[in-house]
Amino acid sequence: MPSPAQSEAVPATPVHYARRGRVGVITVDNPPVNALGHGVRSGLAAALAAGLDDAESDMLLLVCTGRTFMAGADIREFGKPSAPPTLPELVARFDAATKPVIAVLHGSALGGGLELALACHVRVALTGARLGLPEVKLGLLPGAGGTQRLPRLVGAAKALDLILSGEPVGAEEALALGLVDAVEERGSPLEAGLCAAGRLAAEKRTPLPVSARNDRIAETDPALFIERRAELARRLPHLVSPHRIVDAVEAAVTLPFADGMARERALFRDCMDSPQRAGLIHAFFAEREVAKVPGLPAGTPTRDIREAGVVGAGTMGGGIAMCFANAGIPVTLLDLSQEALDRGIATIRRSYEASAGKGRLTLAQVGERMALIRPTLSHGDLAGADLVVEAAFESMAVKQAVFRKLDGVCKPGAILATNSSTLDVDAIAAATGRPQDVLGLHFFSPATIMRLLEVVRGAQTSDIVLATAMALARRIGKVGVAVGVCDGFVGNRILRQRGREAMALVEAGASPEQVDRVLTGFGFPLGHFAMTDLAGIDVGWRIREERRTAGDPEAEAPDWLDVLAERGRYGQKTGAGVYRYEPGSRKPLPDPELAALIAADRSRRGIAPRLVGDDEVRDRCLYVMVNEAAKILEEGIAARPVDIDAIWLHGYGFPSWRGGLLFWAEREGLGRIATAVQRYQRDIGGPQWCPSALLLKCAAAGRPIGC
Ligand code: 3H9
Repeated sequence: MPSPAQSEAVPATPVHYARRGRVGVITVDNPPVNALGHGVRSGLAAALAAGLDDAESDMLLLVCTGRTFMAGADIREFGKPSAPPTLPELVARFDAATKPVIAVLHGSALGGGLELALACHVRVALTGARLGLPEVKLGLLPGAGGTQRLPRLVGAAKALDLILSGEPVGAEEALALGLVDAVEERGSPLEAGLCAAGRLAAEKRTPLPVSARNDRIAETDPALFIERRAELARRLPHLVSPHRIVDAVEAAVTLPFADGMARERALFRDCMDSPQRAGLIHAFFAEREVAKVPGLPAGTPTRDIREAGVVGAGTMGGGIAMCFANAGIPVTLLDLSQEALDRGIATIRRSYEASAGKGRLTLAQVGERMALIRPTLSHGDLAGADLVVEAAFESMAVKQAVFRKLDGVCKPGAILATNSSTLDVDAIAAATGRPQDVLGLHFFSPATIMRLLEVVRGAQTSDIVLATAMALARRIGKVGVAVGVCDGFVGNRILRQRGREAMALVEAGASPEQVDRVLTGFGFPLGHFAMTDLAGIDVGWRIREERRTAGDPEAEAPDWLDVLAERGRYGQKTGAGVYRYEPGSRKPLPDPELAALIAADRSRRGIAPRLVGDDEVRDRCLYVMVNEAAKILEEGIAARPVDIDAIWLHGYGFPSWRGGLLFWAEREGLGRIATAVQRYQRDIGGPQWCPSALLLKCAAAGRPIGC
């Protein structure tokens, strides 16, 4: 076998060409994810040319080193001029190769990486590989032939499913679909590729390039595209790229390959130019950026979390226990009465069984996860836990009592976390003799679904404990964002001000339905009042009551929302809240009883309702959030704008295509927002409109917020 030294030299790039027997091997080595940046593209072009010119090789192998195949185009290059060869040009060269090319996929073969593999003659996947075209999640469509080649392999309907969802499929499913030709269970990508090369040599045939295969698309029913467009208009009216994806896949079945490629190119440019692309890519990097906590040195040691505990088997506690079990971490779930514990366990079981009913879990997995959750009435059973999350009643006295008890029973070094959504973590930590091991882990409801985890760092929380919590967040599939201590932390503090403003708008004459319609029109999945109904009106009511009792000068005066709570109208769970709900339905319906209640509240306050425009609703609801976010930055409760963006994206349904609250605010114009905030302070007043000094300063200087 020739040594690499015998092979042709190619320029020093992250791509290498070497020969193994009569197989030319092109290796991409560009950590961490072998993204197809300019260096990789030009290296691949040179290596392909070298391989095609190499008289000693009969076929070529495309493999990657490290943990993954190419995970796509280099997203960091988007928005800049693309240096040649562009990805479509490179893909076209592979498609036109005069020798068979075999791609070996391991790890994540995504986006442009998979598109390059689709232009190869043969695809082999290693067990465990994940294959997908996730461009839709970045506001794009596969722009290097993915919309034209994938239908030719798997049919137009399945191609639409894959490209519109952006979700990857595993190697076995890829084989069943015809997306890959073989799955190798053992060996490195190179070994698997050499086996495949041996098989191809023995067959003595050159497979047809995918671009020339039309059998899977020949019989496509045109109704497919009509149906998908109707469904998208209903489900994703705001988004640009899914609609362009349908156009592109339709072009694959109605136009010759070259014309389809030209159509894909034009549609890709549309998406690239859309502000949604910039917003979604900001959201992608925000999710990764928040993991790097300023001031927390990279490489800070972490503690092992082998066993967890949860105090409180209610909705939140049960959900948190499920998060641990889902990640394979054994968890002890404690409550004070057998009845509460039984109810909590039954709810967890029902939830897992419902997932099994929808095919998301097997019954064996349900059994495994239930076996990881150990119910108990005894605090002593928490002695072995490396981390305990308290999810008890939202009251300082209750929380301090729980922490005192935990401090007594938990082993030294165990981390004690509170799931409080508003209370002072430092005051809770003070109830223990280990404040350095105490922090907040604020999960969002439903805990198994919402990805946000506010990691609340107390005054004495140690670096190791913070680093452990951030690592744990990732392990259980959450987006952990480090925040400081204040009432409501970051997310709920901003929500509270939006809530004040939503109430003020209704007081002035808007209806809750109008406020919600404007917010869903902006892109939130739920309006403010529908979300209040979902979360439970009683939750906010208790918090407001506690603030009033404590004599908080900023406590909200009692209002019609409190009256609803007093009448037992807690929202969806009681069938009535701000809206009413038909039995078994989550659809909010306007309620005449509420309109009467609001009218009575206005007249009691001597307010004559006026017509409130949709623009005013939008500006007041959103600008008040930006103003509060700026105060949060000013106070150092959040370290960076990107932290606030991630919190509202992953915990409150801020539309991801708008990038996040502060990313959006920059585009709306800080100057415009600052001027409006000052006007509202004058005309409306209230603590929510006291302008943030940082906002005014950045607006005046024309600088991005936080810089
Ligand atoms: C595309 O291909 C367009 C084409 O159709 C057409 C063009 C004409 N580029 O997520 P991780 C970084 S669009 C640049 O923590 P994991 C990431 O920021 C692209 N950088 O690892 C992070 O950096 P840092 C379609 C990228 O193991 C580091 O890599 N492809 C890219 O949890 C590790 O990432 C996608 O959308 C990239 N493409 O997950 C795939 N990808 O360490 C996007 C990652 O500085 N990527 N980085 O924070 C992913 O889904 C995940 O990163 C992956 C690994 C599953 C691959």
